[in-house]
Amino acid sequence: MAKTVNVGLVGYKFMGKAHSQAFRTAAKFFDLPAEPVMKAVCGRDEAGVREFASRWGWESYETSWEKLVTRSDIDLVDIGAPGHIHRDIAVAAAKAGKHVYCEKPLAMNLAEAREMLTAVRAAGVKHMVNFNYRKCPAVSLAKQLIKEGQIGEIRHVRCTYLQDWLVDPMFPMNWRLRAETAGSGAHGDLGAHSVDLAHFLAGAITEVVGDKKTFITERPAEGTSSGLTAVAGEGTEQVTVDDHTMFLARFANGATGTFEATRLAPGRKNFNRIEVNGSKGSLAWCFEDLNVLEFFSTADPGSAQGFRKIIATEGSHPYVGNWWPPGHMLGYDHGFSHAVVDLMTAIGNDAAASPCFLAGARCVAVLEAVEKSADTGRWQSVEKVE
Ligand code: SOE
Repeated sequence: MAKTVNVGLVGYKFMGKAHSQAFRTAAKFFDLPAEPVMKAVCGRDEAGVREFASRWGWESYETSWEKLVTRSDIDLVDIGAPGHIHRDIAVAAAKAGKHVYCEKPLAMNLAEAREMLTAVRAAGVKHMVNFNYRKCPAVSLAKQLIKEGQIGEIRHVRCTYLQDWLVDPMFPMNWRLRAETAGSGAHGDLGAHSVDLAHFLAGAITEVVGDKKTFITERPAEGTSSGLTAVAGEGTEQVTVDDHTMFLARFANGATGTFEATRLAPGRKNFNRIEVNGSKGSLAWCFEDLNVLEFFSTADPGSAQGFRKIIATEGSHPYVGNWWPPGHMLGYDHGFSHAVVDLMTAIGNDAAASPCFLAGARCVAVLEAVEKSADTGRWQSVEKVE
């Protein structure tokens, strides 16, 4: 019989739902060495969190994360709350001997990320940061093809992450638009995913030069907000994060990269795209067609060369065999389920989870270097995190 892992989730809005869905589903489709038990969910508003707990099948609820992380019946603390409280919750959870799973970006800055890494290492607990796009089968397949040498030596990485949900200047303030709660804007919210995908597929980024801009500097004040929707309150508030950040990157293996993140690109809904060009071929993936991996190989006969569209839904593709018959498309939520599968497998087998807080901290190191570069206008080295 698989062992069980009692989960305590902090946050019950957008990410709270995505994580709950994953905890509820993973062990139904995958045979896991450790199965999650939805023990407790935590949020500040008692009526809201009570309703969420009963709707999603959490056994109990708390209104204080301090209480949740010290409960003796909790084994894993999952942080699906805004960035400014990641560090405090993760450090307290690790000190209480709990495994820690945390939303991206891992921390507000590199100093906090280092603290979190030190805490989980000192406690000897498992730790994982949620970079859900790594877990899309087509992206995992890209990683496999790169490992096999199918595109040769990597030369270029091209990342764009574009959305449009903030294009209306009347869209009210929310925590993602305040530096004190989010750290940064499009850069940390979206760019973090691009940096992680680049690290995953092409290796470490060592130097960056970037620029950032806020186009809509004032918005209606926040009345209420949930996920990516908000209702305006009285008055206005200053936006304190970037709307658009772009940067150039140099990789440890000699590759070069370009990155762009914005939530002001009309028509682009969740256009998270990465293209990798190597000496023998190219790979390209975009979330807006998430099951498809484009692959070009110079090894193909000349007259038949061209990008092929691999629909990554065969049983032989990563994670897919446990879901539906071939061609029955997977979606956004499956990435979250796969992250839980990997985390539970790591806990059950007493192995390291991936991506762990080291990957999360390395991503934050790049984000921070870009911000420094945007201030100085110069190339900036990325601080090493080991
Ligand atoms: C909002 O921009 C958001 O939900 C991000 O916070 C997520 O990380 C991204 O995956 C989708 O868009």
